Amino acid sequence: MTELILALDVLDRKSAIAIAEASAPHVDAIKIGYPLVLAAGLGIARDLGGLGLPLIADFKVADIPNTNRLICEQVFAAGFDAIIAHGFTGSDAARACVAAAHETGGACYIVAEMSHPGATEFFHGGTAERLAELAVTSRADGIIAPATRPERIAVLRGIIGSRTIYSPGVGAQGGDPAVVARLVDGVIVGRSIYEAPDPAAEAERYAARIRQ
Ligand code: NUP
Repeated sequence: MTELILALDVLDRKSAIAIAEASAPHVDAIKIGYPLVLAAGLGIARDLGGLGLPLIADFKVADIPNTNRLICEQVFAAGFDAIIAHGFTGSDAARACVAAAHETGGACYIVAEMSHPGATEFFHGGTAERLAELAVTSRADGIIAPATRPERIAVLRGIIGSRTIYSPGVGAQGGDPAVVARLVDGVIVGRSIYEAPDPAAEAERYAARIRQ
């Protein structure tokens, strides 16, 4: 069954907790990135830990291997269950993230291709395919692939096989959740849920659309 992952990019700790608590019955994981952590602190992971949902740190880690390791160790010590890392820094750097994740029983996902229009400038022309291959050889748990380009997800699936694909870009970015859900393991949804008048009801609607 395809998972629904809530991208919690709100800037206020109280609203973040309220939206996460209300939506929790309908989502399978919560993704937290720089906006919320910079606004509310890394402790937000502990604040949301009681929900019993996996917490994914979307920090798109992209540094030298040693710094990647230091970043990932902080992330997992803070209570996160998974990390998203870039792969373009090379396999040694990616492997440092994978190792730090696996040492704590966590997971690491590599960005293969991003969802926004400008992503085609660098990710197309073979780069996304190479990043997907790097995810496999680095023993990452899966990749991030664009819900805005389902045909690209299909290509990347051919490279990574049964590894996990999490896909952002539905709703606010234009991707169709029902189409994408058939191709991936988890659909990441942010604004369409957290900006809705009733985020919990919207999360429930998304869950129904991707699980049908
Ligand atoms: O390629 C990517 N596209 C993308 O939107 C990789 C990502 N990690 N994201 C993230 O997914 C983005 O930073 C945001 O947190 C979420 C999508 O949010 P929304 O467009 O549904 O609001």
